[in-house]
Amino acid sequence: MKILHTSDWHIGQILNFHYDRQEEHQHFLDQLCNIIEREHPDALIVSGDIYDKNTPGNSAMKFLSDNLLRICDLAPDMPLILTAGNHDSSSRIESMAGVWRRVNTHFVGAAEKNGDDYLLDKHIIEIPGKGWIAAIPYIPDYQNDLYNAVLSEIRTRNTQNLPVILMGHTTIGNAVFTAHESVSFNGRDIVGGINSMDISEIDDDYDYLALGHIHTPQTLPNGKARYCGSPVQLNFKEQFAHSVTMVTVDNHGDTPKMETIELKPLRRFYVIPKEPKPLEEALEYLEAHLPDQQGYVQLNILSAERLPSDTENRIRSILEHGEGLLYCDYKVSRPAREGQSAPEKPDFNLSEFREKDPFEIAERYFTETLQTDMDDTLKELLHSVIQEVREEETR
Ligand SMILES: [Mn+2]
Repeated sequence: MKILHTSDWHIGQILNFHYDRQEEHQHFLDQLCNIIEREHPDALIVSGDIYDKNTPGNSAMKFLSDNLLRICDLAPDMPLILTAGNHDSSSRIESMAGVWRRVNTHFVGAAEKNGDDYLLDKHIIEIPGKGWIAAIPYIPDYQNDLYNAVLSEIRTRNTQNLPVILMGHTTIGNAVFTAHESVSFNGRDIVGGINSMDISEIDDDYDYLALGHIHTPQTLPNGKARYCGSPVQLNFKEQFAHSVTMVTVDNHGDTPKMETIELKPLRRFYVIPKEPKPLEEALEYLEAHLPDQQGYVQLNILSAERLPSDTENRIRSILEHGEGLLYCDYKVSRPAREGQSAPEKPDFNLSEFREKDPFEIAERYFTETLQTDMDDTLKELLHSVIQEVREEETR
């Protein structure tokens, strides 16, 4: 069985509240159609985050429908399986399931229970004579019960011993989170609001776990679970090649063969200069090093001060000398103060934190992030706001 594994399409993304990514998504989907025509996979799967928002606009919804129909026309016998991610509205994705089923397209938005038991049928897609796909969407809370219930049901139905592909949209602990903010709490990593689960919490009898949520493509140490990564670069942190993954499993129990198929971006993301420089130097550097391929530009500035209000306009006018260069934003790093090292780990635990004075927390946050002390005006202002809130609460 040959599966084209994709995830995290984020259709409808508006970058920086301004740039609609639709053309770039079209560029990706054109390439996806070419891959399908060339490779004839037995199924196309999208492991969550179909849309960027849980309230996608009408044009994003039309865009998705048009492109899925095009894929259906291209490969009418190939099932499409799309699950909801944490960015999607689970009920919206569920609402699409009925009609799309008519064209071999399975939308699975949520898990449902009858009493204590999950309804398993909606998650199990059989590709006759080829294999099984377990379509698990993102669900809040720990998901291992659902994964294992579905796997166990497939075990009883899989009398021909065909390959089993499991889909998931979650954080697996110890994965590489480079394109994400992650925090660790009570020994579990939390990424994008999803608590991590350990891969060992899922029964081992799947042949390939097709993961979404983490945008950095990577195969996990067990050799049969993979984040294929986002197909379109979504922000400046995702500085890696974007791709989809073609997976082949011949028999149940075989090691999956994975092939990464790289995608060409329509626009690139440029952080200029690579290391932050003082404003005037950064502007000069940009002028001298304008990229020759179209893309989004972020100026990387080193400054202890607030930047002058014409900074954005100055960057924009330099970008006009290039071709297809779009101003995105600038990032300000503050020079490290002498004798100051990186912020230390908190010297208090959660319950001590709850007892702390809000002013103390705010002051500490300010000093650590801006690497400078709060001035007296700001201190007074903060004290008076805290005072006001307290009076409001006791009223
Ligand atoms: Mn995502």
